[in-house]
Amino acid sequence: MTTPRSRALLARLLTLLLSALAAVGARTARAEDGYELWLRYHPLPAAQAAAYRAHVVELAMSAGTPAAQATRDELLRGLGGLLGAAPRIGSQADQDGALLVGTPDSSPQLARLGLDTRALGREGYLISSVKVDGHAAIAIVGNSDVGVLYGAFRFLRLLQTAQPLDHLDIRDAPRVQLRMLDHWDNLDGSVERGYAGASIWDWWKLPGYVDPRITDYARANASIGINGAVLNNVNADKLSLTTPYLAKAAAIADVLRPYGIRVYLSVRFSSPIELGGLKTADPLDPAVAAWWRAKVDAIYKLIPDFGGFLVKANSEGQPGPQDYGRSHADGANMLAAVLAPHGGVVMWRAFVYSNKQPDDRARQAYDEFKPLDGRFRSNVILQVKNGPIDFQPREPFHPLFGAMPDTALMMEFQVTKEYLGFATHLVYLGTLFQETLQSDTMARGKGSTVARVIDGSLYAGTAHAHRLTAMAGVANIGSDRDWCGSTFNQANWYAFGRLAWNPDDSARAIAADWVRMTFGNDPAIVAPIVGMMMGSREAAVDYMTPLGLHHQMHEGDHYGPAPWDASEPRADWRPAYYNRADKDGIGFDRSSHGSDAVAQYAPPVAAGFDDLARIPDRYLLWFHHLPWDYRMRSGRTLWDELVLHYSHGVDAVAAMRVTWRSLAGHIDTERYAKTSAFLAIQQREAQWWRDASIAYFQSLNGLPLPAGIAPPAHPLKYYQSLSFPFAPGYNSW
Ligand code: GCW
Repeated sequence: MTTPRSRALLARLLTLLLSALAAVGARTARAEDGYELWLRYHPLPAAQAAAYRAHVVELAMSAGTPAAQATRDELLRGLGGLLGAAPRIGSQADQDGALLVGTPDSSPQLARLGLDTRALGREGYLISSVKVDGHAAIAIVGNSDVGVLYGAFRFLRLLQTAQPLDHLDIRDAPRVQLRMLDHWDNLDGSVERGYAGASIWDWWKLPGYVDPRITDYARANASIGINGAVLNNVNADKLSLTTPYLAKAAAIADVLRPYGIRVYLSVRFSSPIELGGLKTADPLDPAVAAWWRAKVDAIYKLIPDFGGFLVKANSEGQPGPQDYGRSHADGANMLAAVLAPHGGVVMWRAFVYSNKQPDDRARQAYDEFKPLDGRFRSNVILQVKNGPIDFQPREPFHPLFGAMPDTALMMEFQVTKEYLGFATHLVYLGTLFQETLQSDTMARGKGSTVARVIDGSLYAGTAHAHRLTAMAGVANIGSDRDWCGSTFNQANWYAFGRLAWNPDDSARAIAADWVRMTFGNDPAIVAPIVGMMMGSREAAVDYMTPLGLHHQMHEGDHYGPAPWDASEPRADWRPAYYNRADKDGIGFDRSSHGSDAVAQYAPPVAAGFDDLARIPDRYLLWFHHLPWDYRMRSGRTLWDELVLHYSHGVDAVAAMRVTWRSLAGHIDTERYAKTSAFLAIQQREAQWWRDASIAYFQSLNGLPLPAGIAPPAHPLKYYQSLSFPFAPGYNSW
C-alpha cells in the first residue's frame, strides 16, 4: 500500500537515482581518451568564454572550396566547443564582433581593408584587429585557402591558450617549404618502429572505405602546419607502386588535400625489375628511366598534386644505384628528371653505412655524400638524420649539415621513440630537436646554425642559394585511440610540426602551448607539467647513455640495455662497438688521434670537439676514449661521474612521478591514470638501464661505486639473461 509520503519518498529516491546515473553518464562522456589531441575544444571558464564571445558574434566567410569548408567547419567546431555556442554564420561583417575570414579575393570587405599580404607567401596568414565599415572585427587572411586555414588554427590556439583578443596583429609564415611526416607503415598494417598500434592506413579496405580518422589526422597536421605525408615505410614494398595500391594512396590524398597536405611515397629502387620485368634498374639505362617516367605519369593521373618520392637506397640492404656502379646522384637525378615536369621532388636519404667498411660508421654518410655536393638536380633534397649515427638519445649534429653548400639538405628527426623508451617513457623531444637545430655548424662563420641550413637562409643571396627546403619527422602515429601510444608522445608530434614551421621556435614555449591545449590553462598544472617535459629528455640520456655514449640498446628491437653485446656478424649494430669499454677505459675515439670523424666538422667546431679542455661533457665519450680515472671538470673521475649520471637519470624519473602525483584531481581520470602507470614503468626501466650498465662496466673495471651510491639490484648475469621476443615495432620486416 502506498501513502502520499511513501510516494514522495519513492519519487525522491528515483530522482536521486536518475541524477546519479546521469552523473555517471556525464563522467563517461567526459572521459578523455586522448583522441582529440591538442584540438580539444572543451568549454573555457564562463567568464573567459563570455569575454571571447563578444569578439566572435558572427563568422563572415564564404566557403566555396573544400579547403574553405574545412576551415569554416573547424572554426565552428572550435568556437562552438570553447565558447559554448558557435557564432552566427554570415557573408559579411555588419556589426561589431565579426570574424572576417578568407583570401583578399574571397570577400570585397577583406579586399577593401587593403591589408598587406605580400610577405605572407602562399601559406602564411595574418590575424588582425580591424574596423570594417565602422565595426570592430578580427580579420584572418591568407593568400590561399591553406594560408587561411593555418590562420584559423592559430586563432583557435589563441583562445585555447587564453590569450587576449584585443589589438591583434599577428603575421606568420612557414620558414620551411616541405614539412613532412614520414610514416614507416607497411602494407600489412604493421609499423616499423611504431609503438602506437597498427597503421592508420587501412590498406585492405581502401579505397572503398576511408576511415573518418584520416580527416582528424589531416586536421591535427594542418593545425601545426604539416603539409606532406610519406605514406609508406622507407624499407619500401614494391607493391606500393602497383595500380591497386596507387588507387588506395589516391583515396587518402583526396581526404588530405583540403587540409593542404600532399601525399608522397617511398619507392624501392629495383621496382623496374620487380614490377616492370626489366633486367636492370641501372639509373643510366634509358629503358629504366622510361619505366619510371611511365610510372610517374600514371601516378599523377591518379594524384594530380602528388608530392614525390622518398628513397632509401644502398642502405641496410636496400637496392640502389651503386648496385650498378652508379652514384647516389645518378640515382636521385634520374628519378628527379621524371618527376620535374609534374613539380614533384625526390627526397634522397643520406642514411648509409656498410659493415663491410672497416671504418667508423659515424664517418660514412659524409664520406659518401660530400664529394657529390653540387651534383644533384634542383628538385632533389638530401634527407639527413639529425646525427651521424641513428636517432640516438643524444648525438652531435650531423656533419653534412655544414658541408654541402651546393645541395639542398633536409632534416630527418625521429618522432617515434625507437631509442627513447618506446611508448611508455615520458621524453619530450622538443628539446632534442631544438638542440640540433640551434647547433652552430660554423659553415659561414658564427651563427651558421643547422636551423639556418634547413630553412635555406644561410645561403640566401649567395651563389649557393637553393630553392628547396624541408624537414621530416618519422611519425609516431598509429591506430591507438590516443594516436601516439601515450598522451605525452602527442607533444612530440606537436613540437615537430611547430619546429618545422619555425625552426627557431622555443621548445619551452611550444611545450607550454601544448600543455594548455591538452590539459588546460590552470597555472597549477601548466608550470609543473612543462617542467617535467623540459627535463625529461636529459633524464633519459642520463639513465640510458650519459656523457656521449650511444647505441647501447639491445640489438634488433632496441629495447633495453645491452652494453656487453659484441656478437657477430655486423659489429656496427652492437653496443660494444660503440662503447669500446675495457678494463682501462671507455669511449669511441673519433678525435684526430682516432677515426678523425671530428675533421668532418668546420675547423672551429672540430677543434672544440677534439680538445679535451673544450669539449662539452655531453659529447665526451662520443669523440674520446678515456681512462676510467680521467679527471672530469667536476673534479670527479670519469667512472664516478658516469655512475652519478646514471643515478641522476633514475632520480629525475622519480621526481617526475612526484610531480605527476601532485596533479591528481587536476587531470581527468583516464589520462591521469595512464600517465601514472607509464611513469611507474619508466622508473622501473630507468633503474634497469642504470643497474645493467653499471653492472657491466664495473665487471670490466672492478672499481668501487662512489660513496652512498646503491649497487645494481642484480648480478650482471641476470641482466644478460633477459630477452624480449615480442618487443613491439621490430619483427615486421
Ligand atoms: O634506426 C634504424 C631503424 C630501422 C630503420 C633505419 C632507417 C626504416 O632501426 O628500423 O629502417 O634506421 O632509418 O632506415
